[in-house]
This record gives sequence, C-alpha cells and structure tokens, in this order.
Amino acid sequence: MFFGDGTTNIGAFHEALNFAVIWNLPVVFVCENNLYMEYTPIGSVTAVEHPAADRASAYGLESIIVDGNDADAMYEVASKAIEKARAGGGPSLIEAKTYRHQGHSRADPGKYRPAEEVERWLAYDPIPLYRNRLAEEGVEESVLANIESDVDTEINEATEAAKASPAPDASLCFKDVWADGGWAWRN
Ligand SMILES: Cc1ncc(C[n+]2csc(CCOP(=O)(O)OP(=O)(O)O)c2C)c(N)n1
Ligand SMILES: [Mg+2]
Repeated sequence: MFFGDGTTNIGAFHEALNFAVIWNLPVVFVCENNLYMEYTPIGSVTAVEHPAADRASAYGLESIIVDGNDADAMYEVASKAIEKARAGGGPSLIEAKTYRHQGHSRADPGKYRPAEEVERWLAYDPIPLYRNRLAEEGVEESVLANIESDVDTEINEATEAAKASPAPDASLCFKDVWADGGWAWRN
C-alpha cells in the first residue's frame, strides 16, 4: 500500500497500522516521503524527523528507511517485506526517501521549494541514476536505448487506448467502497 508523507499525520494511517499488526495482516506499507504535502514541507508539521519510520515502534514494527531513488535498494527492502508478509510474518512499514520534482498540481509551480534543494534532487533523479548504473555494469547503450523506446511506446499506446475508451459507468463509483460492493445495508 503506497501513500505520501502527509498521510502519516492523519488518524487513518495510525489506525491502519494498529489493525494490521494486531491481525497480523500481509500488508507492506510504503510511505513515499517526497518531503512535501500540498504546499507544506512535512518537516514543518511533524513531531519526528522520519514521518513514517519514527512511528513504526509505536506499533511494534521495525523502523525501515530506504533511499527511494535507488531502485536496487528499494528492490532489496521490498523483497524482504513481501517475503515476510507471504510467510505469515505480518506487516512492514517502509519509508522511502525521495523528492517531488514538481508542484502539487499543474497550477502549482512549487516556488516555495528552495532552488538549491530542487537542483540537488533533480541531479539525483532515479531514472538516469539507474541508467548510469546499468551502463557502468556493462549493459550496452543500444540495449538501454531499446528499453527506453519500448517504455515510450507502451506509455503512448496506453494513453491513446485510455483516451479512445468510453467513460466508465457511473455505478462504478460504488464498486469496492463497501464490503458487499453495494450500499443496501445503509437503509
Ligand atoms: C484528509 C485530507 N486532508 C487534506 C486533503 C487534501 N490533499 C490532497 S493531496 C494532499 C497532499 C498529500 O501529501 P502527501 O501525503 O505527502 O502525498 P504526495 O502528494 O506528496 O505524494 C492534501 C493535503 C485530503 N485529500 N485529505
Ligand atoms: Mg508528499
């Protein structure tokens, strides 16, 4: 289950963790700590330094912090948590440190972020970072270029397919919202 740093300051986060632990649920909670909420830096409204990991001990969970821009590090940490969940070992909470490259929405230029901070994180973009790592490990340039063009094609095709598809039926709004998929129990 993926969520932002801002989520860790609302009650649902804490309730979900508590239930997941007492019921030993196979859930991997992943907090994408990109340092910002809508316009607010997480550090300015949070009592602890690591918004997810520093709360883990309150629910009997291990504190796990990972470099979210390092795909190999993420893979390693995620594999262990998934394995644990599948083996009946219960939930894990992972805090992945990353950065929000843009403002909150298209209407937000994100000017409140310090220029030096933006620059530093843009230079640590996970995609070129991983491309360079693969190149250093000897993966041929042509192989990397092919991966990039395959990904572009897949994204473009999916975008066009979505645009060309009919709008979903309004009844879909209620799907998976309540336990039986409907709302008759409310009457
Ligand atoms: C309970 C609640 N409060 C406020 C909002 C408005 N809101 C939507 S997105 C957002 C910021 C979320 O920040 P974060 O959890 O860090 O996620 P990010 O967008 O950075 O991935 C806010 C405050 C909301 N959707 N729900
Ligand atoms: Mg955030």
